[in-house]
Amino acid sequence: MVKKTLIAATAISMGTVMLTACGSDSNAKDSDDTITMGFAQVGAESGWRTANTTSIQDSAKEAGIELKFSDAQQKQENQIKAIRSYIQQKVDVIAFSPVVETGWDTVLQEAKRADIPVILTDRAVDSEDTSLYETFLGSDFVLEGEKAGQWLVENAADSDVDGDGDINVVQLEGTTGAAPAIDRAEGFAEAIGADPSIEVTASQTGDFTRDGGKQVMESFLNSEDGIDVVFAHNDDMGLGAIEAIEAAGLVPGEDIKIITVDAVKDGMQALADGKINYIVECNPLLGPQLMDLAEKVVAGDEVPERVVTEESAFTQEQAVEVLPDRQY
Ligand code: GYE
Repeated sequence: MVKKTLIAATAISMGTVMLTACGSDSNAKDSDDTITMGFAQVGAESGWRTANTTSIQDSAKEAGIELKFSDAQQKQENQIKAIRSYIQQKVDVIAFSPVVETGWDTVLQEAKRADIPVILTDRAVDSEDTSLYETFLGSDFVLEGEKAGQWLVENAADSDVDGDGDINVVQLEGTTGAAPAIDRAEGFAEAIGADPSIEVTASQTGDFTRDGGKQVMESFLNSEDGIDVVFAHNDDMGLGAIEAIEAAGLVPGEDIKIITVDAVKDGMQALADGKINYIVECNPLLGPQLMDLAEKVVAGDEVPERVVTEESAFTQEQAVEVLPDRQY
């Protein structure tokens, strides 16, 4: 019967992949109909990720799905190890959020040979063989980048902080090779193409972390003249940039405008406080839809190839309004 074994799991131990599971059946579905899911998470790099992990663990519990969870600490080799271990344990379904886009074909072929369906969630893979996974649930990252760029085009006059006629943007990129980093940069570049006075003058990865954002911003402040705008691929890097800007004696949100993506609580608070100027939302609460897809895939039901999450974007005034009810 479903709901016999409830599980959650934990993550993280220094430098290793930890797999946790309870229940003694290696293939629980055969013996008691409980679905077992192996989930290979990216890491714990950001507020978004923490909210995403909680959503997946809570939703698995609620759906009576036994969850084996691993944290790859942003390393592809750890995710591959975790997926191989799930194949060995004969889970009913594997779900994962690929840290980077490329290099998955071999391990996904192994899952296919073992007849274990794979669901991609949050981030996509770049593979020509779409038969290697059942569906991809997550945001449209190109659209997120476009929304960020469109806001800048619409607010160009206010964003030329030093009034020299050029809007110099520095970009804090997400993890190199990750779908959201590639796609947000692409969408942003496309949107700002509408205004020739806007230019990305420097762009470097901050690995989606607060520390990374802070360090890269410190170096930009030393090397770049006349920075008007920061476009950070997530809130955490934007929050790190705020620390660097304040340490340099400048006022974030005024002397340098800041645009980020995610809309997690800390980001929204900074937006409401006037330190960030605009946030494009990226919804981390993918757990319920993921469990629903997993149940369908395991039952052999058809699922759509792509499930896109609905998202919006927030100005400073809107952040003040929605903050009290923000879930993450
Ligand atoms: O924007 C960032 C996280 O893949 C959408 O990963 C996710 C991104 C998110 O580290 O904060």
